[in-house]
Amino acid sequence: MTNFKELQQTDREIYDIIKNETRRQQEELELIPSENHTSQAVLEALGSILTDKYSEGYPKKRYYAGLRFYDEIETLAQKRAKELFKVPFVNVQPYSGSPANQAVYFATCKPKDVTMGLSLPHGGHLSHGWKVNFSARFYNPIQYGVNKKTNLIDYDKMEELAQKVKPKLICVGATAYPRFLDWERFYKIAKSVNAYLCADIAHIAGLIAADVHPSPVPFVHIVTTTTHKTLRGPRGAMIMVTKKGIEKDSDLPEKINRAVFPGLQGGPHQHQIAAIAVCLKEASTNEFKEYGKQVVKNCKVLASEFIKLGYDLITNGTDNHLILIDLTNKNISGKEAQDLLEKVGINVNKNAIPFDQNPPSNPSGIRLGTPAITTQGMREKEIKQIVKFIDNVLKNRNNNAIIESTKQEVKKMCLNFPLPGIK
Ligand code: DSN
Repeated sequence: MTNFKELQQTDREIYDIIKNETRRQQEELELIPSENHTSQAVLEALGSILTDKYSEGYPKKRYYAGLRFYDEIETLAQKRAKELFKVPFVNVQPYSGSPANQAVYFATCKPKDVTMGLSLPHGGHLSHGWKVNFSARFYNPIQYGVNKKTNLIDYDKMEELAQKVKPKLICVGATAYPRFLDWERFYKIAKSVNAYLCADIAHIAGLIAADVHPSPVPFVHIVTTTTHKTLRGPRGAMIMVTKKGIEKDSDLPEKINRAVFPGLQGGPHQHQIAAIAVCLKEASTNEFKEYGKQVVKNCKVLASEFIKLGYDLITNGTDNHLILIDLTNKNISGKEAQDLLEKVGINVNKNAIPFDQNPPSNPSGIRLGTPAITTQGMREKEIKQIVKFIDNVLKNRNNNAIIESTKQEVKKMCLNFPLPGIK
């Protein structure tokens, strides 16, 4: 990481804030499952001179001059994404996940068309049709959910719903679902109603790249992903079209390209695209495959340690990088737990649980995951210790001495695991 010498001289305030945040990241535990720590190489590409130019259009079809090296960068990012995810087409320009999903709606639907997506309180995402989002304001989303007993996606009910409403587009993807998704089942449902099927793999892209989560690519038409979660790149996103997608609609790649630009965006952020290319190269290594395996292994330890202590895990465990805990039997709300844990340097998300009786601002659960701490090199021993820290703090929420001593222990532990981006 650059030593920020120039920044220190030019803008002391921003310099100080970045230094403080760097220290905070190093001294605290990041258990938010959608976050990670990027490599120094990714940070260098992101902080490069590539931020300087406009590059509307696509490689070899640009609207501005002087873009020959930008073409090389974007083409390389595309090539790496196609190889890693085994898809024939990718657009690497979306600024982030929601804009990528917006482009998919724009490419496949007309305003008011019926769509389907997993409901947010059941683990879905805002952009899959949640009422306050663009995806509900401009389209007509019908939400599917999980079964009340198992908390697993209710495929039978979803199929019935799809037959009834005949959606144009079905979105599959989750932000708080700890189990594998049955891509084949989703495909059969989409095929039976002739809908486009889009997998939003933002949370699990790195696990798919590492072969520890089934890939949707053989079964869906479109795949969207962010690049900064388990994939461990810069903030950004991609939209891929699969072989099945092209078979269904040979114009789909062009429709996606035109939806991103000129439909929704102007000039792409080429410094971000270069950093995505770097992260895709990193994600194609054996080292990254080991990382993905370890993320899941660590998360299974996290789940079993909480279960041993009497915590109520949604679906009783995990197949992936995250767990969702219902705190009702611990007499503390998700928000209280999040705030309390933040005081000791442990960052988790307050999160709705399926069929939550409490509002989203103060839900009954917390969501935790292992991508960031696994990047730092933490393993079973540390995970067990982390669960003890959390349990101890939640049980002794009014004991300031325990809160203070846990904060010091968390810090001591974190300092033994340097962040990759601070060397
Ligand atoms: N904000 C992301 C998450 O935390 O899961 C989803 O986009």
